[in-house]
Amino acid sequence: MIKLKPIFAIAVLFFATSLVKADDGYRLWLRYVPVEDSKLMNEYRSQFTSVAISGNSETVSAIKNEIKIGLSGLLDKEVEISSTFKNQGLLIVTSSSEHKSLGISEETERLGNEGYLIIEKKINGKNTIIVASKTDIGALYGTFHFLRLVQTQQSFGKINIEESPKTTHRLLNHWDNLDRTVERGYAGFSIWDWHTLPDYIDQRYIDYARANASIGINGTVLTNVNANALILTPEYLIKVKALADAFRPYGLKVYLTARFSAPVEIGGLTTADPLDASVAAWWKSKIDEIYSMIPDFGGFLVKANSEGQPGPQNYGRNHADGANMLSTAVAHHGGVVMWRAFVYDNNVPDDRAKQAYNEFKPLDKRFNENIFVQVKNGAIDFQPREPFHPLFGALEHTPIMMEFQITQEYLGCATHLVYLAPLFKECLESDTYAKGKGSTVGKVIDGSLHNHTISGMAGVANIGNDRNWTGHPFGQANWFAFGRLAWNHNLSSEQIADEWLRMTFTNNEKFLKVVEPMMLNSRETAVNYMTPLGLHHQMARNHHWGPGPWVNVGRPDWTSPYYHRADSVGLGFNRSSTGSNAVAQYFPEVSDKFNSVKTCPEEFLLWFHHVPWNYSMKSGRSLWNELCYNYYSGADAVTQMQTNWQKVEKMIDNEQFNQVKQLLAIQAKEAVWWRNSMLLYFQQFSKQPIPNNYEQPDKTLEYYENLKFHFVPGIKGE
Ligand code: GCW
Repeated sequence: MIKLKPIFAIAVLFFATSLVKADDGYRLWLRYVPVEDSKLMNEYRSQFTSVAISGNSETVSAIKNEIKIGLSGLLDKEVEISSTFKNQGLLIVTSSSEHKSLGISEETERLGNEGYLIIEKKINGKNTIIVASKTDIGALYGTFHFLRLVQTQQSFGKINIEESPKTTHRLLNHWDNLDRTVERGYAGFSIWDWHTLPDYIDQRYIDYARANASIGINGTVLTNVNANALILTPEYLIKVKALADAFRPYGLKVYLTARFSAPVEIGGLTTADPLDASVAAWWKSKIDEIYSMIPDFGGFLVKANSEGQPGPQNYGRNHADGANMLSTAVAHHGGVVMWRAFVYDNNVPDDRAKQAYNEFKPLDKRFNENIFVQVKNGAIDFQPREPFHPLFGALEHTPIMMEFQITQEYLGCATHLVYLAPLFKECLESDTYAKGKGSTVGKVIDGSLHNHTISGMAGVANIGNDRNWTGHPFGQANWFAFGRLAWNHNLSSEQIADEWLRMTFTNNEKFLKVVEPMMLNSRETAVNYMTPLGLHHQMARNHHWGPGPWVNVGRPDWTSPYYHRADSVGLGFNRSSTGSNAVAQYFPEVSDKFNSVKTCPEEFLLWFHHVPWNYSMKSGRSLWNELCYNYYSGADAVTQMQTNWQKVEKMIDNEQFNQVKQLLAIQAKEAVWWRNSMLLYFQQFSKQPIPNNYEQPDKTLEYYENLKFHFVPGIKGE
């Protein structure tokens, strides 16, 4: 044994500890650090150090890799993996002959292509855990579920899990431009490095696919809906193919956005009219070219005739004409078209909230079978709170793809901690009454309400090339939550937060007790300090960061007063039957509820009604005082988050602790900015004081109105 002089030994020790890397968040929820509970660690070690995995596809290699890094990390011990079954504690099996010999054929037969079982069975006297599926992808999903159980320290006892996804299409939508800027992206540049593709496959691409597969996401739209036709040229398609090849073992299909005018821009045609034979022929040949390179290409996402994007209406055609032309060309390859319902008319409508329904409801029977209409959760635009979009339930014949926004365009960018599962759930659990009570949005989008064979959920990604992927460490939770809910929208926000925190930080109960409620309340907190009581679209112009109730330039339906309608009488947009009558787009049970000031839920009050400043709210406070109450409690809740976070200082990695601590300080500052700006602005109309039990704003409205910001992320220029 080498003997070291004491002083030298201390130096070596110091050097060694300083080499222990701080957690930079890159590993996301797939950290695979040693199990904290020592009793469980012993149990897991005796059960899982030897694993059998059959098959030899690329997906099976991915499974082996995950088991190798996952289990050996969690067990802090080398794990032996073999392809043949000889009394191992964990089996991962996909072939029907193995199912038969294990006596589980009946159970596995029931599974769909992406489903799996995790069961316990006595084999040769040994309690064995079996992950079984019909397909390799099912086994990969089952493997990630198994690892999650170990990561979250579950006991395997008489385990009996059967899982299948509730939707067929679970997609991320990247609003990534080819120059690597990301529209509404706050976590750096695009992770797609088009310059080095196709030759350089960044490890990040593989880790991206792993992360997505671990939560069941099975598709990714690589490019911005504000599309660039260049992506459809051979120069770029070869790069897209390289990504598709890298993702394939993980069951992640690649999709692209189709710029409607591509036949003119890159095809040399003089028109992009969807009913013109040469246009249809161009798309058919382009699509055949794509499939010859990427046989499992998923299809197209299209933003047409909205915010300046070209579309069929440029040629006097409608959305169905455009979507059908594209869908015909992808149909025989098994692809789909996702046609967005986020549309703007060239003329300013009486109520922007009514537009999508007005355009799409009449087309309900006109779309081909492989078309989704992709609908944002609410009728305006990813606000902190919106009532569910009236198209849910209203389209019966057309499958609807839900579009949620994971990136926080209207929720403080990547500096605010806002856990979005409660927002997603609120929408999914809303009852449309399309077929009577219980016709929830969840049942619309999983296809069960109207018996659709394709169903889906899309989430606008919050991912960039920041080391930790999402900027705010808690932004990762929103990516995670989206995937988990796309797989099963019945999961609760609590369960998802619990899983994510345990996997990302620690299983320490003391930590969970403090941080879980913080996450769960964070969305309501943001609503309170930004746009309580149904207020919406009050963000600053263009970049949407920070308050801008005074914004009154540009098209009226892009201004704040269009939405808040503040005047000497009161506040709010009258969408009831005495106003724009947007309520009529809902089924009667919902419409009646929203239509009356008395029955309209207060969280949507100013969305549907213009309410007098002295109107008496349920709390007994006047509308004005309630508004003050909400803004102040929102900002106070952020201060409380800071106090709570401080309590967990010693429980997690120091780098991550400090990162969140600093971001919470920014959030607290910005919550006060929101509160003061909004109240000072509305005070001009209410002419009432902010009750004097509240700390009074220390700046004037003019000060807030004159704040100027340059190069806010997420948009080009300025
Ligand atoms: O909310 C708006 C955003 C745009 C976005 C658009 C859309 C991609 O501000 O940046 O464009 O929605 O969803 O198409």
